[in-house]
Amino acid sequence: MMAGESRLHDLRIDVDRLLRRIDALGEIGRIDGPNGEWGNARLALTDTDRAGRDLVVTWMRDLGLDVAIDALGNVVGTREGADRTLAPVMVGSHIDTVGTGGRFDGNLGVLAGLEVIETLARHDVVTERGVQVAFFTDEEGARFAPDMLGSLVYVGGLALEEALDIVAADDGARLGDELERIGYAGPVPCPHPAAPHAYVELHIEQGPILEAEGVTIGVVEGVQGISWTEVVIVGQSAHAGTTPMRLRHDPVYCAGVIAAYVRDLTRTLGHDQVGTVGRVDVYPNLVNVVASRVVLTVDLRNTDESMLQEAERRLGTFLEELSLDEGVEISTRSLARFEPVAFDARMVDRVESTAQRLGHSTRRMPSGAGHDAQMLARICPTAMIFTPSVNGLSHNIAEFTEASDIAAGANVLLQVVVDLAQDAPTD
Ligand code: HGY
Ligand code: MN
Ligand code: MN
Repeated sequence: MMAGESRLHDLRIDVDRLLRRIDALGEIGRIDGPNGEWGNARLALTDTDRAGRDLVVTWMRDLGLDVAIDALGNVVGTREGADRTLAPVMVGSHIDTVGTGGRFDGNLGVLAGLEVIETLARHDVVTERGVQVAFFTDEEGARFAPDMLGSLVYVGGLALEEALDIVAADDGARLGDELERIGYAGPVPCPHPAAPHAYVELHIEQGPILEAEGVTIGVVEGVQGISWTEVVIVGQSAHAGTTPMRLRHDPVYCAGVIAAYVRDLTRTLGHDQVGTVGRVDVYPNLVNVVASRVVLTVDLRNTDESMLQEAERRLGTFLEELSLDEGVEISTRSLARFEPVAFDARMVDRVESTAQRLGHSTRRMPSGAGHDAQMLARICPTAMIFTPSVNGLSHNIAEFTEASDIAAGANVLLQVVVDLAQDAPTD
């Protein structure tokens, strides 16, 4: 049934139903903390990721959606609209997590998308344009770099064959083999020939700003630039007791100096520069052996592209000097490099005006984290909605967002989607 605008504007999601789904999905790969906090671990293309995928696909099919799985395992559920000639509105995010993941990062955007569709169905509302809910493969990039990999290939930003040959950081598995193994190498071509009419992603902020300012809805204007580098340091393994300090070529010492340098670089550059040494693999990692090899990663981010390039340049110079000083070989490989992205101004305005129409406080802001939305922005008008993170925590099992904020975010998503789905043909 078509519905008048006022009836559509009165629609609201069922937050308890949404919370039940968030917790049910969170149970897959569940990790419990010492103080009642709990999260989940579903690294991309592992058995827990498969179990999470299977559950969400079941929910999509229970809602009668047409479920399409593409060649990279991206999954899109579609509820048809009244006019099938019109491009649909897409919502979505990711359901893979990091190793210490919370149950809201990514999952909220996908499950709120399902909730939006269920709300329309339960009120017999048929929108002019179809509505799609998607989850993209390997958004985190923690196992297979780069991050946002599934959506990057979905929009044609990386060749499918190249993505399928990426090797896992943890166990060396090939991405394409893992996709086959978990049964998600789908028949639908990737990249996709047709772009959605628009894409909207609901996501937790994963930082402290909204909570600190007492604001309910973050109106996201864009995503900061991301630079991931793998650094391999080859020294000389030696006896910890007999080897004089002047004769050592110690890659672990170098790793420590690099981590300290990255921290100092953020202070020197300022301008919101952030830097992280997140992974350090030591070989042979033994108490009485000066190590022979270290592999570490450096994650640099900045909202300003020229500042990010300056940070990369300074790090490169530093590594060259360090290798000469310590007599080690240092080689680098880029794992991810994405420039800052600005979202479509009219879409950003739409999120802001919708949130304010619903009576919520709002604040415009950039995203410190990467998101699939930054890739969809390459092919269609895109925007994001943020909800507050308690204590600004994420990529931590204590990640939490209050039910009232989840309801607010999901209702803004619902109302933005309803408006977009009534948009007249643009072509
Ligand atoms: O790294 C990121 O910002 C995201 O969590 N993939
Ligand atoms: Mn995320
Ligand atoms: Mn994340």
